Amino acid sequence: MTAGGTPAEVRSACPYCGTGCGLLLRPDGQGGLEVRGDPDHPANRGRLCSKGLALGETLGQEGRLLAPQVNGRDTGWDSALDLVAARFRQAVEQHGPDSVGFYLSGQMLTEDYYVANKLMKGFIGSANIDTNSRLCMASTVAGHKRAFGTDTVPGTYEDLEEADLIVLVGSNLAWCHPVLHQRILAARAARGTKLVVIDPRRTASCDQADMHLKLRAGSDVALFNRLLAALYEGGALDADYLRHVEGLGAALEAAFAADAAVTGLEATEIAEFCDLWRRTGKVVTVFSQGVNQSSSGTDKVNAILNCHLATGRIGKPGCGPFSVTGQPNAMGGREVGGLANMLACHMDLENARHRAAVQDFWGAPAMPDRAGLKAVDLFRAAGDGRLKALWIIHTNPAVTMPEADAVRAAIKACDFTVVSDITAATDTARLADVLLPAAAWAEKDGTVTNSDRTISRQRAVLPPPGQARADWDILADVGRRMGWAAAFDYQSPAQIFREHAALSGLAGRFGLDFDISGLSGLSDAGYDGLAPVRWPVSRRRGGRFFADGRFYHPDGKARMLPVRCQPPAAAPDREFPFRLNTGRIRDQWHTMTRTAQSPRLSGHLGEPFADIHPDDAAKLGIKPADLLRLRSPHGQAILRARITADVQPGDLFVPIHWTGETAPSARIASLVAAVTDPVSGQPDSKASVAAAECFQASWYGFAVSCRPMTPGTDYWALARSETGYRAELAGSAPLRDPEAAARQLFAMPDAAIQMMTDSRKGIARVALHQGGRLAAALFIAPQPIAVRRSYLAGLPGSCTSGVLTGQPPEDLPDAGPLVCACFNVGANTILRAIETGGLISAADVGAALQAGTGCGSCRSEINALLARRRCKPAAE
Ligand SMILES: Nc1nc2c(c(=O)[nH]1)N[C@H]1C(S)=C(S)[C@@H](COP(=O)(O)OP(=O)(O)OC[C@H]3O[C@@H](n4cnc5c(=O)[nH]c(N)nc54)[C@H](O)[C@@H]3O)O[C@H]1N2
Ligand SMILES: Nc1nc2c(c(=O)[nH]1)N[C@H]1C(S)=C(S)[C@@H](COP(=O)(O)OP(=O)(O)OC[C@H]3O[C@@H](n4cnc5c(=O)[nH]c(N)nc54)[C@H](O)[C@@H]3O)O[C@H]1N2
Ligand code: SF4
Ligand SMILES: [Mo]
Repeated sequence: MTAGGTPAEVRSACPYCGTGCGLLLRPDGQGGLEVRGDPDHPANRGRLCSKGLALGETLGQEGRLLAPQVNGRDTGWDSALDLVAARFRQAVEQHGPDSVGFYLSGQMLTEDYYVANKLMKGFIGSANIDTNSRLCMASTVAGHKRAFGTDTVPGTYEDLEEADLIVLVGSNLAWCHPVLHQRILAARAARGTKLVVIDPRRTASCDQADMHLKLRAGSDVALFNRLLAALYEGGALDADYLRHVEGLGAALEAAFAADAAVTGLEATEIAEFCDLWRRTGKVVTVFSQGVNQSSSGTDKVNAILNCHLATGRIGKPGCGPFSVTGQPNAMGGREVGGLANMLACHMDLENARHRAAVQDFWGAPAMPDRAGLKAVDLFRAAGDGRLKALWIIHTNPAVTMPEADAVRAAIKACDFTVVSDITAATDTARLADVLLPAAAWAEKDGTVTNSDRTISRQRAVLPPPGQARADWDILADVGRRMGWAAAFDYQSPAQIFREHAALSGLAGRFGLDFDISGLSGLSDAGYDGLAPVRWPVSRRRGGRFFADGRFYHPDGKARMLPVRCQPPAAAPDREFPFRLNTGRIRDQWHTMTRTAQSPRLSGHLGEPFADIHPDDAAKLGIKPADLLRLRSPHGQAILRARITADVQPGDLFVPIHWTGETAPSARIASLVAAVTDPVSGQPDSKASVAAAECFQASWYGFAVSCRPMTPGTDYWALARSETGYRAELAGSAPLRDPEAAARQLFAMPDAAIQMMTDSRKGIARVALHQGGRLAAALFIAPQPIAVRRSYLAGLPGSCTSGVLTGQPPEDLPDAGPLVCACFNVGANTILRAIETGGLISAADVGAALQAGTGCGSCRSEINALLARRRCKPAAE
């Protein structure tokens, strides 16, 4: 408490993307938090994006899992964890250590991850521990190891500000790392940094780009091979630096053999890009899932690294390849060795000296000497009975694994599945035999490492609800109950962190990069007060990697790799003519268990959709707002069509966020083939094949309610609104009784009904009132519903009787669809301000309405509205 009685602000870190923004949190005394950006954190210097700003709206206790559950019944920790320990022990005794597995997450804290890895690799004695980082960063890890001899990210965020050219490859930074994007745009405004985007579709990141190379899906290797050849031809190779690099000849040979025509780009565009890269000394190549999530992801990574190694543009200020990590602690997971083919602290499972050192350090009874099952194989083993017990922590694989329907079936089939989550309402948690309540982000202490190797403290500011406990604590308890009391006798995350830091000192002695032994002596108070720090932190070394030409292969040199462009595994054909690309939207986080609680965040894109090119839509007879049915060899989906030239003809783009809880027909990963990169084992989530057709609905619906709804129609999508919930609905069977449908949907048997129907036209409008207030309303029509959604979503709870018109009264302004989630500004408000205020730029709009001045990631939409007004036909 401060002198005045208000609680002091506590420094913490954002639980979403790998940017790793620092936060200042102030509890409001009623379970809520005030959240602002930490002006002193090196990642964000006070900035936050819409998701970070809305954190306070996602803390609700509603839906939280409060007690351990066994077979759906609440129980206590003792009985739940005794059962977990017994079933894991029994499986190991009867079927060997490889009959059990853990599936973890890059969102776990380093301390959680450390304990899980120690328990599985050192004590259970199996390497069957993999994580959602396999779906995310595995190709980068493999590419780094092939080139550098270790998994080191050489870049820093300051490099983004010192570069003269930034190339975004398969990265929609504007939406997925908005604060980094803002840092780049600020540097660009100050010093004219050039920005190039390489992506098969047009994204918000292209808005301010000097060049957008709209290449064909999966063809990046051909482009970077052409770049390497052009660098050679243009005399841009750094002969001095190349003394530290092996493999130039073979890499060049492969580069010259490549045919850049497979990219589908114009030869002049490619030449212009190569020329720009060659002429610019300070280049940072930022890459993300368009590179990693590919059946040739590791080769894509090495194709990029080749160009930086050949020109010595690595490790120096303003230079380098830069893999931006997705999850808040993807890097921490790599550091503790959370993947099935790693050990701990960047040591190798297959290296006998490393193994012996770690075994000795842990006092471990058993250590595996070979890699365990990677994610896709882990779930296959769960499905076919090889795995007898599986523990899933902090991830929702029934939604996010490729072939998600098969994964759901596999989890169900597994003899014994434990799930640790903060809620029971996830597709995965619903399949658990044992469900364990985890403490959430604001309730627990630990550390995370962001994309540029900066370790930050996350600090507990709220008490965990019910019986919820921190993940590290649950894991250590199971370790003790399995018989390893001393090894898992952890009292605090500080104690675990010290052990992890000490172990990294061993890695440092082997000459490895990850060494934070300088932090192994931290007192509890030192850990509590730990300021953000970039590793390495040791007496042996600090500072930047690779500018000095020292690498981690046995000869101390880096490797360039000969890489050849391989097309995606499946080619579109007559049956499945489309290329299915999947990814993220601005305001939702993965399976939405937290972000969907915020009405603001749900206001931006409140429904699952598929982007389809106008030519394809015309061929299929798809009109705006129609529903699309997608099919692949693995599953099917129904979602809204968005007709846009942002995608190429023949391509579809679908976001990954919707689930059985929010839109069961739009679990898009059920269509994605589980094809993996042969080196990294990472699935290709960007280039499956699919068929598309118009979904013939006999009716469409839109509903608002002050309470959750239970739709059961062919298509439904549920979202939070300021006053409760809103839903989009559609059905293929005719809807004969709108009143009965409304009563069932809203489960309000006693509500007073107000109705307007035109059965000839198939139109029905039903309003339900309780206590003189509007409780819910349903709009039905044979075509996609044309009502003012943002207006209607604000009505439940009010005393209105005019809801059935579906339109706001003349004198009431309708804000329109949400554009700026930071300041809650809708499209109509912006259009009106443009009109009445004569605004001509996004800066004008910002000055007038604040819109676009928060995280800035809606500025592309503001520009589109400005353009719309500029092109307004005179008669409108
Ligand atoms: N808002 C939001 N932000 C997030 C997340 C979130 O859920 N929501 N998740 C976080 C996580 S875990 C991650 S991993 C990151 C991911 O961050 P990003 O990688 O930026 O996000 P994605 O949308 O998955 O994919 C990026 C782009 O790759 C493109 N792409 C597809 N195929 C190819 C190809 O063959 N070549 C190239 N060059 N590009 C291709 C896609 O069109 C897409 O625009 O975002 C993080 N940040
Ligand atoms: N088709 C397709 N599939 C993809 C991708 C894609 O681009 N396309 N991207 C892939 C990538 S890069 C990623 S990273 C994954 C992400 O996929 P997931 O990790 O499966 O998705 P999340 O929604 O982040 O799942 C996190 C879960 O942890 C729970 N949780 C929240 N806080 C806590 C906590 O403190 N403790 C515990 N124990 N649980 C908690 C949440 O409620 C939620 O259920 O998806 C991958 N799948
Ligand atoms: S950019 Fe946004 S989501 Fe990412 S860490 Fe910062 S505030 Fe959180
Ligand atoms: Mo990710």
